[in-house]
Amino acid sequence: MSKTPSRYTLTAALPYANGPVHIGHLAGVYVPADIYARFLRSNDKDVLFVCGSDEHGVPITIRAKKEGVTPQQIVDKYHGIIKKSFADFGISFDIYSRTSSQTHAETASEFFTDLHNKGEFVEKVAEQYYDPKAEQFLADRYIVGTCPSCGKDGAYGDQCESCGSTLNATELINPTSALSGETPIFKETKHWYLPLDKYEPWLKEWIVEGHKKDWKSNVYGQCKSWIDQGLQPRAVTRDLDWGVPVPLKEAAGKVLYVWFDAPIGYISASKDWSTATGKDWEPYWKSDDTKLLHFIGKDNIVFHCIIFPSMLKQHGEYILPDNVPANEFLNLEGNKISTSKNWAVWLHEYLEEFPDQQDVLRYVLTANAPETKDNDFTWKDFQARNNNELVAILGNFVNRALVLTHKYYEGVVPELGELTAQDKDVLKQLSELPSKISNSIEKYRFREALGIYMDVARLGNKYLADTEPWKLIKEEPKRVETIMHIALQIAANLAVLGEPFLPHTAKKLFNLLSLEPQTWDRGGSDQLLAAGLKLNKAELLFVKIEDKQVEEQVNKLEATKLANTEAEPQKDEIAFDDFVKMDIRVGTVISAEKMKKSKKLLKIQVDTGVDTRTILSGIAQYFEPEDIIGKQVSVLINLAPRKMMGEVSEGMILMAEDADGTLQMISPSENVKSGSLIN
Ligand code: B3M
Ligand code: ZN
Repeated sequence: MSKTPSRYTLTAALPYANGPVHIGHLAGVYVPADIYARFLRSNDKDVLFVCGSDEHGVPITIRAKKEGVTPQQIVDKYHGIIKKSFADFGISFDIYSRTSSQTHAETASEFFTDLHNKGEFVEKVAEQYYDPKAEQFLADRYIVGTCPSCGKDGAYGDQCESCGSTLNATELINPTSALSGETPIFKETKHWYLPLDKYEPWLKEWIVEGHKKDWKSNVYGQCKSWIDQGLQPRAVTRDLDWGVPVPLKEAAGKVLYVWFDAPIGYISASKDWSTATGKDWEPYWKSDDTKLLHFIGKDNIVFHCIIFPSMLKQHGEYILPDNVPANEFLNLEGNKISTSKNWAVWLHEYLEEFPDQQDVLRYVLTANAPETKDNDFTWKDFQARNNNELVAILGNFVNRALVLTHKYYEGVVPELGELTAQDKDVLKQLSELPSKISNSIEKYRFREALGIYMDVARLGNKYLADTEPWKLIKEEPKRVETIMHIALQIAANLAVLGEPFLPHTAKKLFNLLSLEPQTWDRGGSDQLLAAGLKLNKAELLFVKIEDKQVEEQVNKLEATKLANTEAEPQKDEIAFDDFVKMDIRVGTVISAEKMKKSKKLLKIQVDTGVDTRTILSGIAQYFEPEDIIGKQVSVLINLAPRKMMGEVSEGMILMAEDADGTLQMISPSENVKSGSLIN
């Protein structure tokens, strides 16, 4: 698309309704898509922003099996939770639909029928993995085995989550059925394939030649490598009982492959929007002057850049995406976010801990967005960005401007007087920032755009710090009026320009400034607030996040980690007699010192009740000698004496060893007499 579009269709990946949404979803897809949608609307563009729950596919049936309920119950539950989270975070979809809807079943069936009637599909009977015990063909996700690329266990039939390779189920080493644990057998079944190989020349021209410059390099690179490797026909039907039934008599019991139906969900959602609003959906999908953009995460690139466009192209009535600004992944405290391992910050839980602080998370996730590489979310960084940036820069400036206005002028915007060179320079800088922000947003560089937005607040802070109105108010009241007038115009700009990024904050700020929401083209203006306008009472936009709050979050993750680490397998069985041979007592540490020339050993005197003796213990990395004196410990006292580094150790202090190797003493919950038996 070269000329200016008349309208925009923005799609955000349909999240699987098999769990709630977490920060990775927001950072990778929904916040950037929302910033873009809000930015366009603020620029008076005609925008349709659609999304919905992806309610088909194996992720849903697996979850249902795990929770012991039906797939329908699963999608009903999570659709509600997900929809609410998006609304809470201000993700401004025009419609949030779902693929289990009637509209969608019809739209997806029609799409399939259209391609089928055109003779586009290749029909093939092939052998596929079948679980004889469960009497069911096995979808890729139901087959697990060893990854042929990295050798790790637990790879799925379509993908290895350890190394990220895309796989074919037949490549897995030692495949087993996730349904029954049986080794699957091969059985014949017929399926319909989309002949991607046939579209290769067109895809080369459209992507490799056509979008080299305007697509992000991570997106372009992935597409090119797929095409360079040679495309294969791809099955678009599955032997499953959950999904949109294949609309052919001979395909009874088969459903459309979830990746065939899900992207069509964008069209179904648009139709639902049309029904709800009475507006026509077709121009948004069929007019050449519409710009179609797909916001997704990197694992969805091939489906949105190669497969779905091929479907749209063959269908013939639809436009193709103009761009697919996919992001990389966000990790959490150094580890990959995982729904199944509960390694995530769930949005609904975040809001319980940080109520009304949606924009803080929007801010942090944008400032640290995984736009060009995977990034890491840490609670420390979250706290630092809130306290040092939102509170100290943005909130502080707005608050100073408002508080001083109330103090000097009872909250009324003062007149602008004569401008100094400094004023002119500040206003010039202010006028230049919006187009810089726009430029970055238009290139999908949202973190850069946010950084420039914060420069507006920095400009305001610097202006107040340089002009020091509080020092001039007595001697030069006229001058201060001008300074405060300018500072307030900067504050108003923060509301106008902040709306796409921090919609809740912008709304609050507009209200504080007694200002109606303004469109983006008003950004940079020094006439947003008229002299004489009465402002509302100052209120803090952001509050400091305390150490305790983030420590709680980190502890919560630590607990998850512990729950996830597998315990050591049980040792061989022993007889009762073997057990009673061990004489374990509560002892009290009398003294302790570091052993010379040893990093690991402490030399400890222990009162065992029986005697006082020397025990050498390899705990020096975890305990300072002075910290353990007086502590009660568990001691195996009849262990044969052992010589270590020239000293004799007469017994052993028992320790609990954590998964990461850290040691804890095992002490009675209340002090007892030294020598008490442990049995
Ligand atoms: N539900 C995969 C995902 O959540 C899939 C996206 C569909 S977009 C049409 O990553
Ligand atoms: Zn692997």
